[in-house]
Amino acid sequence: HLTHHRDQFDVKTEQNPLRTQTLSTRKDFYERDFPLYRQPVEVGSFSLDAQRRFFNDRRQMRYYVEPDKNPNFDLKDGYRDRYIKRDENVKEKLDHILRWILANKGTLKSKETTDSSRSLDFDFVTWRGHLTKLLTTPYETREGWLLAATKFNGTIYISEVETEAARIERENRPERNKEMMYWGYKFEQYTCADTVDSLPDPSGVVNTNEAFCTVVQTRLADHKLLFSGEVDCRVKDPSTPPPACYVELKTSPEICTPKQRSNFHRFKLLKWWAQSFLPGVPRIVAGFKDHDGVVVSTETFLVSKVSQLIKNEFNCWKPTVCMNFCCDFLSFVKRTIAENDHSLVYLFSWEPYRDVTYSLHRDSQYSFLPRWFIEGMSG
Ligand code: 0WD
Ligand code: CA
Repeated sequence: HLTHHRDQFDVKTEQNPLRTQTLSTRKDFYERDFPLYRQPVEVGSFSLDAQRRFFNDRRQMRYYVEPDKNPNFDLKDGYRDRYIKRDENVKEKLDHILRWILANKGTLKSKETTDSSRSLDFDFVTWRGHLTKLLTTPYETREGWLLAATKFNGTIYISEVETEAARIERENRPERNKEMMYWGYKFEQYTCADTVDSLPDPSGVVNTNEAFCTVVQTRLADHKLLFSGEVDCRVKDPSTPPPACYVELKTSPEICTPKQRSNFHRFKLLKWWAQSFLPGVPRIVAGFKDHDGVVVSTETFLVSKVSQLIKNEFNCWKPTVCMNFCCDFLSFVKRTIAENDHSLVYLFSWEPYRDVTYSLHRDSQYSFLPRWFIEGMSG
């Protein structure tokens, strides 16, 4: 049996043949039938306003206005004088999702739940972005990750921890990269309207505190999942229900050579597919920009058609590998976390070309479930 040390506990020193202490991320290991992934259902949504305040409603939802096939959107416009940037030093962890759960716990509690030790009928609660990182792990060669996991009332909460490498990169971001991060948000402003009968207003301020997030429920094999993801906008047609109405907006360098097209398929489309497939967002609208930050063409990608698009690439990524790895990682987390204890954090860590490992931390800096959530769920 595992014994708990006070802080960092190196699992490799523990000899227990009954437990696998690491998880392989080799692609070939996950090439089997596509696992069951139930159609994601939106169970709620929330908004974060210009001051990053939480609202249990859809006030930040925006409407997609189809751009010209060959527009001339200048993404540089407003960077100096009409840009309010979210403070990246503030680590929000799962807080917004937890606030949403508390605000909706009355309607969330399943009547069929027989397990009385569990107040939520979910195995996992996390951000969609964390699951995207898991989906792309078997193909990732550059950036590792750290995922903190805690079991509370029978549900495992997973929250990302910034790696040292990511922090160093963030703190030393070149000015050009900072500006290019703005370009993505500016593209949203050119293509999204605030109301169903208005038009986009590119003369306004870009404020990255604002967000509209969908909360979806689904199941991956035997894992019941509840996660939230930020959604850019929806189509105006009111007869299309969420999440099928949502549109993901992206920008990417314009494609001029076969090599660039191949790289776009092999690397960019993997990330785009994983992110939108998870919550059931059916379409991605890409704005292709030149070196000078001007969108020169747009193209719609149907998420359901992406795997056909990439089939001709040699040695390309496979959706089944992504989903099977994610599924096996969640199983690994389930069998690793035995105890229901919100002060205990299992820190799963991965670096490219390595296996996933973990360490144990009690009452450490990694604990992430706030007191207001623990008390609110117990009351
Ligand atoms: O505390 C943390 N470690 C994180 C918090 C990491 C990731 C996200 N978040 C929170 C924020 O509250 C944000 O509102 O997640 C929300 C977005 O979550 P998500 O949908 O699960 O994340 P992801 O799929 O990675 O990103 C979706 C969009 C991005 O759009 P593009 O097209 O670039 O993928 O959310 C934005 C960005 O516009 N975004 C973020 N916004 C706030 N904080 C963050 C972030 N850390 N990362 C991406
Ligand atoms: Ca986007």
